[in-house]
Amino acid sequence: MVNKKQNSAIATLFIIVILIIQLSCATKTPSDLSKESIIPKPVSITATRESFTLKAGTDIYIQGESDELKQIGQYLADRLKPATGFGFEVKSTSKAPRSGNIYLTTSGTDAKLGEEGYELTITKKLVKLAANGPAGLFRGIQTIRQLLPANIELATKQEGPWKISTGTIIDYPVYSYRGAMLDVSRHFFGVDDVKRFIDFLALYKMNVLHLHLSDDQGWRIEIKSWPNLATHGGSTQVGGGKGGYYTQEQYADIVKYAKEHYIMVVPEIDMPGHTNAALASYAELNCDGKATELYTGTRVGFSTLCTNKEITYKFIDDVVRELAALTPGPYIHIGGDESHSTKKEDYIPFINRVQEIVLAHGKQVIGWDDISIASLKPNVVAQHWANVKNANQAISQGAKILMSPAIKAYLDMQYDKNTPLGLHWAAYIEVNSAYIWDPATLVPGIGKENVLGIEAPLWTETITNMDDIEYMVFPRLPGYAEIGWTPSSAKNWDEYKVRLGKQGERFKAMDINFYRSRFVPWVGVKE
Ligand code: TNX
Repeated sequence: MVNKKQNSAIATLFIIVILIIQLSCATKTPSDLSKESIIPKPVSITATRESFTLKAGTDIYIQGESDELKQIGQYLADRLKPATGFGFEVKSTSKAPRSGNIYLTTSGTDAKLGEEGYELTITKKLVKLAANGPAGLFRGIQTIRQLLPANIELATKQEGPWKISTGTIIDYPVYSYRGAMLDVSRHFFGVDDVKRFIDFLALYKMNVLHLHLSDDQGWRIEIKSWPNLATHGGSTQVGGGKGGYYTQEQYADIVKYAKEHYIMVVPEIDMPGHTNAALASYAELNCDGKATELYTGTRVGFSTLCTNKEITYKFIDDVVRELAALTPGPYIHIGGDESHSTKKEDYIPFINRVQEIVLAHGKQVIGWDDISIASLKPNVVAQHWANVKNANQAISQGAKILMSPAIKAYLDMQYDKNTPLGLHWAAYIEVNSAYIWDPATLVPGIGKENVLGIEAPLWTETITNMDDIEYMVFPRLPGYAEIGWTPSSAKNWDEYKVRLGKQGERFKAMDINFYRSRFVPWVGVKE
């Protein structure tokens, strides 16, 4: 028998339990899409404050039968499978799937999304990603990744739940060229390292990988008609290590991997300076007919191709022909920087002729802005790195500018004077400084209409392995990605640093060796 006293005790207990439940519901923040820390920041976010949950039965439906969309669906499945442990089958469909699934579609989209934009609509029932084409779907998938908990990036099965906040994101980039450069010449990095670098670019919706394939210290791409370039010219690196080079097959594999991530590879053969590796490989490229010694130091400006020998142009024609055949993208980068050992009266006709060669092989020229003292052909892109006069001269010739100002965008610049790697000839570039600038207003004479996009170069005189690369690239890279993607009016360091701080967990999950800047409020990152 329950007496009166016990009865009222049970009632009180019951009330307390109800109160606790209510309290815990009230304090639990509802999921809010507009508070998610997506980088680059999307153009517009509308939150509906519910959530969709990935479950064991969630599949990825793609509209139609296209192999390319299937591949994108598979890419998403491959990102989600390891940590969730779920199956994620990729299935074709002609209409929106039933509740609980992810749907990738190319219909019902707005032209303003362009080639890379997307519209992501998340309800309790469905994740729907729409874009005008595959590139937009691929970019949108990166947003889905970032909306999931950071441990989605881990390679082993984790505890869920795998919730995504509901609402709508409409998003598209400001600039069509958003890239990074990796100097594989000063130190050589193998195919797997380059692929990991591509993964980083993809996560932040960047779309260009510029590979600096030749310099004084190493020639890194097999050229079948001039084999010594790679076998001899590629046989060392800064500090005298063994160097290396990509066979054409390996290079094609990099290009394919990049393409699967909707990233274009821009190959650079730097000339007429920065050519010691070639000059050491073939005596006939030197004015005195003598091959130079291989070079493993870090000086610049001492080498030059012999600009008034015909064989030099035969060499360039062969190299560009083989490289163009390996390059699905429109550009070949001809370098042209710091040719301090080439007389100006030799440099100008040389650059003019090399432009002709690139065009004859069906490609467009990019060169460091030093090339603007020559007569630039239509559609040439000048990559601005230090000399404002050169950049303006390029603009006055009708060229577009790729913005890589060394004082802001050089990934090899040290964060501060204590950074163990890198250089500081242009500046110390802390994470905030790397973020706080606008490519359309930084340089007098260069306006939005002149700018093709942004690129952050990583020169590797002091960078010897993947850990070093990661330390210099992170956490600056997401900021460059945002500068290229997000309208400058929507950028604000104090707001950005909070989003960046939340990416720290993601960097950890991806095992990225990143610089713990004290200017960033890191979350979930124990030292
Ligand atoms: C200048 S930037 C160079 C490179 C160096 C870099 C080091 C440019 C076009 N040339 O050769 O590696 O500085 O920061």
